[in-house]
Amino acid sequence: MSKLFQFVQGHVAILILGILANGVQLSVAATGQPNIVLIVTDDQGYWDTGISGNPDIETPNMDRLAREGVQFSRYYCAPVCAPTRAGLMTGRYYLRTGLYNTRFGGDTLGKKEITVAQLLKTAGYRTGIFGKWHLGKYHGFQPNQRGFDEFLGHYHGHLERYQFPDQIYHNGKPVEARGYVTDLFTDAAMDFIEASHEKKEKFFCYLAYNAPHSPFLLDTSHFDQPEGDKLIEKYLGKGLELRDARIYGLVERIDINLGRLFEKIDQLGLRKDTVVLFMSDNGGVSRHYKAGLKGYKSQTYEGGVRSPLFVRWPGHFPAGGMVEAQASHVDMLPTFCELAGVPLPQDRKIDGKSLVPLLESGKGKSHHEYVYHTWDRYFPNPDRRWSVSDQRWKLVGIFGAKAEPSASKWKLFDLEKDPGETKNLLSKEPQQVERLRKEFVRWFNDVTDGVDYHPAPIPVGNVEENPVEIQPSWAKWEGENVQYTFDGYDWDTIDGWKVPGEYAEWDLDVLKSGLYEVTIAYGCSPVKMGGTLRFTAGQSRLYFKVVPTGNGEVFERKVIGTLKLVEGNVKLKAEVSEIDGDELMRLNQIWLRRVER
Ligand SMILES: [Ca+2]
Repeated sequence: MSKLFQFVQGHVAILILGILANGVQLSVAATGQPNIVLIVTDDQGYWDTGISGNPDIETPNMDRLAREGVQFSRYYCAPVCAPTRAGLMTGRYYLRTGLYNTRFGGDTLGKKEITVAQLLKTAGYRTGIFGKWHLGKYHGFQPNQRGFDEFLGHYHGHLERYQFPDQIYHNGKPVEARGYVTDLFTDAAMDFIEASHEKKEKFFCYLAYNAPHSPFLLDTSHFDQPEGDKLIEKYLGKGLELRDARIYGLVERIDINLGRLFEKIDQLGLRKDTVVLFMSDNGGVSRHYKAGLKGYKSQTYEGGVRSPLFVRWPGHFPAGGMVEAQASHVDMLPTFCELAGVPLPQDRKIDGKSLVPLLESGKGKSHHEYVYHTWDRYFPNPDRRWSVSDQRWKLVGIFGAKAEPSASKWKLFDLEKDPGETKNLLSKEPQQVERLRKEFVRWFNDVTDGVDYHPAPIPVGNVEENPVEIQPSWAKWEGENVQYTFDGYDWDTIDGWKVPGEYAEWDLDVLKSGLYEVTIAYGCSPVKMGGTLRFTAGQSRLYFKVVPTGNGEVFERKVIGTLKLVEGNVKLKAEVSEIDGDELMRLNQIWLRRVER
C-alpha cells in the first residue's frame, strides 16, 4: 500500500494521500463522532481507588465513572511516565519512538512520530492538553507542534511547586499561574470543553494531572489554603503513614476535581456525546494498600505496570462492564481513531489495537496475544527490567543496578491462579519460559531496530523561542570533578569544575547562522570559587572571567558576550579555562538569543 501519510516537517499538517486501512471496521463512527476526554493521573496505583477494594481511600467520582462504564482488570502502562505518554500519543511502544528516558533529553518524542492529536485534527477535532506533557521541552517538540491547539501545562516529569506552580507554559510561553495545580488544570480543561461546545466543535481533551507524583504536595494552611491539610489529617486519622496520607490526599483532591469536571460535562448536555476515559500512567508508589499486587512504579511486576482503566460512553458501552483481556496504553490511539473515523497511518507499525469491540460488548478475555514491558533509565536493555505476558503466563526479569542479570533468576508466574506473583514456576515450566523469553527478545529487537537513542539536538534560533534555554540536564560532561546536579530543573547545575579542560557539552540544531548573545545564570562564592569559563561553538569562542555572586547558592544572570553559530549541528562546549579558587562556579542555565546581523 502506498504511503498514507506524509509528514510535513515543522507543521502539523498531515496530507491524507490514501484510503482506509484494510479490515478497519468503523462501526462506531457511523453513529457519530464522540468527544473524547482522556484523564491520566501520574503514579496513581491500580490500588489507589475505592473501587479496587481499597478500604481507606475516598474516590467517589472515579468509582462512579467505573460503575457507569466499562472497567479493565488488566490494563497496562509502561513502568514509568514518559514511555507511557509516548505510547498513548503514538499507539507505538516507546522504544520505537526514539524516547528512552524520563530525563536528560531522552524524554523527547521523535520528530517523525504522528500523534493521536494530529490524527484527530484531520477529523475536525479541537485538541487540548492540560497538565504534564513530558515528551519534549523545546519548540518543535512541544504540544502545539504535535497536534494540540491548546496547551496549559509543563514539559518535564514533575513540578517542584504545586501551589502557585512553577514551570507552567501556555501555548509555548512561560506564564505565572495562581492557585493549586490540580484545580488549575481542571479549570483549564473545563473552559476548553465549554469553549469547544460553544464553537460547536468536537473535542479531544487530554487532562494529564501531574498528581499524585512526588514531591507529594498538597496546598496547605501556609498559603491560607487548608484543603490539603484537612485531607492529610483525615488519612493520618485512618492510620496511614505521612507519605501515604499525602498521596491519598493528592488522589482525593483529583477526585474532587473530577466531580466538577463530570458536572460540567452534564451541565453542557454532553454526557451522551462524550467518551470519558480514566487511567494512570504507570504503577503506584503508595504502600498502605496494594490490592494483592506485587511491586511498584518502575518495576515490571503487576504493581509497576497495571493501571486502572474506566471508560464511559452512555448508550454505547454497557455500564458495569468488566474486560479481563490484557489491554495496553498503546491501544488508545487506535481506539480514538476508530471512534473518530480516522484511518490509521499505514507507513509505520502501530502496536495498539482498538478497544472498541471490547468496550461495546463490555467483556472479553482475549485481545493482545502478548504484552511487553521494559525499562532501563540510560539505554534500552533487554536484560535489566523486563516482562512479557500472555493472558495466563508471565515471565519477568528484574535486576538492580549492581546485580548481574541471570536466566536462573527470572520468574515465571501463572497470572490466572496467582495474580499476586507469589509462586515462581520457573523450574516447573521450562517450555513456557523458553517460549516467552524468545517472544520478548523478538519484540525487543523489533522495537529497537534502526532507532538511535540520544538526546535530541536543542533547536536554536527559532523566532518562536528566542532566547532558547540550554538546560544542564541535557549536557554531556567530561572530567574527573565536573558533574551534573539535579535540583528540580530550575535549580539544576553543572558544578564541581576544578581542572582546566573539564567541560560540559550540548548538541545544538542551529536553525539559522548568525550572532547569538550568550546569557548565563550562575553562582560563585567570593572566597571559594573563581576563574575563567570558555565557551566554544565551532570556530567561535567566548571567555568569561567569573564575578562573585555573593554566594555559590545565589544565582545571577549575566550577558557575557556573543558566539557566531553556523547553521546545522553544532556542539556548544562550556569549559574551564583557568581556575582561581577551589572550583570555578555553579553553572545554572544558559540562554542563546539570536541577534540581528
Ligand atoms: Ca508517572
